[in-house]
This record gives sequence, C-alpha cells and structure tokens, in this order.
Amino acid sequence: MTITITAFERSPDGGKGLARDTRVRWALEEVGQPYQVRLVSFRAMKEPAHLALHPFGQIPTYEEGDLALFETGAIVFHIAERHAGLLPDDAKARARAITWMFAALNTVEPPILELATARLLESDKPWYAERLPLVEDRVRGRLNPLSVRLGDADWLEGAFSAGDLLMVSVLLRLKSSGILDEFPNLAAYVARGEARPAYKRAFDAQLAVNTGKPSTG
Ligand code: GTB
Repeated sequence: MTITITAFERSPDGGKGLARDTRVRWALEEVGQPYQVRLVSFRAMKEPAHLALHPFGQIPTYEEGDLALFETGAIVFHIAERHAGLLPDDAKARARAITWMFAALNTVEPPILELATARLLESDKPWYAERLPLVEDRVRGRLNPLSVRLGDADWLEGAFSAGDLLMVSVLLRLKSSGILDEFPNLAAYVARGEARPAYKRAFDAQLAVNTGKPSTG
C-alpha cells in the first residue's frame, strides 16, 4: 500500500533536516519502505483538507490506505511495529526501546525546543541575555543524565532502535548551539546516527526538496 507523508514545501531551515518529516523519512528508510511526499505550504497546512489529516495544521502527516496519522512519535511507532528493524522482538527489550521513544519526545525534546524558541523569537528582548543561560542549563539537566546512561555504548539499549532514531533526531536540533559538544559521547552518538545509510538517504531526500539538489557529503 502506498505511503504518503507531508513535508514543508519550503522548510525554514533550508534543508538542514530539522523539520520533523526527516525522522519519519528516516524510519521508513530504516525498514526499507518506499514512500511518497506531498509538499505543503504554510497556508495549505491551515486549510480544511490538511486539517482533516492534522488537527493542529502541521507537518508531517502519514497516510497509508485509509489510515491517516499525525505526531511523529505515533508515526514512527506505527512504522516500527509493522516492519522489522526498529524494535526488538523480545518483549522486555521492546518495552525498553519504546520507553526511550517516550523519553526522547517527553523528557529530552521539551527543553531543547524551549532553547530553539528562545533563540528564534526572544533574542530582541531585554531579558534575553539573562534568560538564555537558564534555558541552556535546563537542556544540560537532561543531557547530563542521558550521557551518563549512554556511557560508552553505541545505542541506548543494545541494537539501534526507534528509541535511538527519535533521540538522535531530537539531539540534532542542538548541533548549532555547541551544547552537544560538552558531552562528547552524545556528540558521537548523534554522529553515529547521522552516519547510518538510512539517515543519509532521508537527509538527502529532504535536502533535495529544499535546494533542488542532493547533498554531496
Ligand atoms: N509534536 C508534533 C510532531 O512531532 O509531529 C510537532 C509537529 C511540528 O512541530 N511540526 C512543525 C510545523 O508543522 C514542523 S517541524 N510547524 C508549522 C506550524 O505549526 O504552523 C518543527 C520545525 C520547524 C522548523 C524547523 N527549522 O526550520 O529548523 C525545525 C523544526
């Protein structure tokens, strides 16, 4: 059955892979599922046809036959449940990998988003310089225990899983901040994720949308 996802017609990041369709593309590439992409403008995202797929008027969405999903956590979980490669077979290992999916989205991503929002929307405020270090420290408050738990392992729970896919996707948003480099094992973890052939294919596909040409490196 054909899988169709939505993505920005023109991503505000110009193709750095930070828009959330990249994580869905990555999951589909990991399990070897072909997919189509429907590009949507900011205006089209708020129109009835798209709102029927995504009540909050955002991307990405996921359509497969008469199934329509939104929320990247739910989409990646759906893909991982139906295809081998993103969740272990063993029930307990599977539950642990799913726990890391939730940890990525519920515990680690919120302060990272807060930092991104502060940098993007608050830099002209008189209190910005005072607030920024507080927000950065809240990010460090999540990275420090994550770094301790990862230790010198390659992935969070044995083999690469959907938990790693979401955690790396979330951490990628920090690359430009320099904070990730304070935690060398996390920086290496993100680099391992980016080095996966499936990630590269996903990255190149979204880059091609935004620049008209694929990445060379
Ligand atoms: N919780 C939802 C999910 O995980 O699916 C969040 C979806 C979401 O935030 N979608 C964003 C969106 O549609 C795009 S990814 N925004 C438009 C709107 O809300 O009107 C967030 C994003 C956007 C841009 C960059 N960037 O340019 O760096 C990074 C991330």
